[in-house]
Amino acid sequence: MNEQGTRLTSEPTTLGVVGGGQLCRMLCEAVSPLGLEVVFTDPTPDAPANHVAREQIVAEFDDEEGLKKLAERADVLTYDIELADPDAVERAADEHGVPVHPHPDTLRTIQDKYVQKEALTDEGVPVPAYRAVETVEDLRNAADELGLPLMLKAREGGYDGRGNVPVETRDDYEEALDALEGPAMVEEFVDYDRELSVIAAQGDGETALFPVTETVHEEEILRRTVTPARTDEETRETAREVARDVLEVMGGRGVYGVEMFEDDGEILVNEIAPRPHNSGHWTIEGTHVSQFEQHARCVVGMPIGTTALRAPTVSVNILGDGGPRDVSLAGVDDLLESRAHLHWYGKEEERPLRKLGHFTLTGDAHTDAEDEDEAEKATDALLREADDVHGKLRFEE
Ligand code: AIR
Repeated sequence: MNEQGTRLTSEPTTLGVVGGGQLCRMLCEAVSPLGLEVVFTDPTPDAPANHVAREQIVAEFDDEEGLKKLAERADVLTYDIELADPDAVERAADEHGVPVHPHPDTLRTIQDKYVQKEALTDEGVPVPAYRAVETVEDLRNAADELGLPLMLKAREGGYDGRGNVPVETRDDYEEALDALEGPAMVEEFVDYDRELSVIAAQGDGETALFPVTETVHEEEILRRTVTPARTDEETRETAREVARDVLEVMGGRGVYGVEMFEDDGEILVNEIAPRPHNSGHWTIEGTHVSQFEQHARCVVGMPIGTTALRAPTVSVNILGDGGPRDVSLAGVDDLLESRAHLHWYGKEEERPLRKLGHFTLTGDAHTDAEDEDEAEKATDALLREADDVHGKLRFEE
C-alpha cells in the first residue's frame, strides 16, 4: 500500500469498480474481511453487486460523469467487465490522481481480440493461427491458408460466445460476415483434447499462479470447472509456463484469466480476461486466497496471498434456460442440503444461458491432489454429486 507496507486504519481503502455484475459482487464479498470497501458504476439499477457494495453509481460504462464520480470516491480503479471505456477511465483517474489496475493500455490491447493475439504472438506466446478479415475475399484467403472450418470472431465487444460465428463451408462466408458488426478476425478451429485455464496474478513486484483448472464449455458457455485439471503434470507445467509469459505481456497489476486449449500436449492461448474470471470461481472454496481477494490485493498493493490448492474442487454454473422473464429457481433444497456452496448472483431477469449463479463442491482435504489417480477419483465423485444436485434445479415461470 505504501513504502512502509500495508497499514490498517479506521479509514477504509476503497476500490472503484467499473461494472457491478457477479464478478464485482464476489469481489465485494471477498474484500470485506480485509477492511476494503467497494464503490462501482453499472447502468442497471440495483446491479448484483449493489447488495454488498458500499455504493452504486448508476451510469453507463463510458459515462464520463459517472466515471469521474467513481474516481472521486475511490483510492484505486479496476474493472469487472472489459467493455469499460479505457479512455474515459484514464481521464477520470488522471483528474483525481487515482491509479487504475490493470492499466488502461492493457484493456485496450485485450479489448481488440486481434491486437491481443498480436501482442501475445510478438512475445512468443503460442496462439491458434489467426488472420484479420474485413471482406469475403479476406475470408476466402484465410480459408485457403488455414483450412476450414474456421471460427470468425468480432474483434471487439463479444463475450460468453457472443460475437463468434463458426464458418464450416465456402458457402458460409457472406452470411458469417453479415452476422457480425465491425472489424473481424478468423482463427483456425482447434480440435483440442480439453480446455484449461490458469488464473494468473500480478501484484506489486510479485506474481502467483492459481492451480491449473479444466474448463468444460457447451455452446461456448462455461458449464463447469474441474481442479486439478485431468491432464498430466507435464501439460499442467506447460500451461503454467504459458500463463507466466502472459503476465509478462500484460505487465500491469491485477488477476488475469488465461483460457487455453490443450492439443496433443501443446498449449495454445485462446483468450485473456483482464479481471477475475468464471473459470476461477472455484478458488473461493478451493484455494487459500480466492481470485477475488487476490485481485484486490494486487490492485491495492497488498502482499499476494497463497494460491495453494485446499482440495480437489468442481464448480458448476447455473445458467438461465428460458426468458426473458423474472428469475425463479426451484429445486434448490437438495443443493442446500448437500455439501455444495451456493453462489447466487441476485440478477432480476432470466435469459437463456445467462449466468445466474454457480455452486462449488470441494473434496476431502486429505486427498493427495498431486497423485493423479487419487485426484481423478475424487473429482469423478464430485462430478457425480454435482450432476445430482444440478439435475434437480429448474427454472419456472
Ligand atoms: N462478466 C464480465 N465479462 C464477462 C462476464 N461474464 C461478468 C461481469 C459483468 C456481468 O458478467 O461481472 O458485470 C454481466 O452479466 P450479464 O448477465 O448482465 O451479462
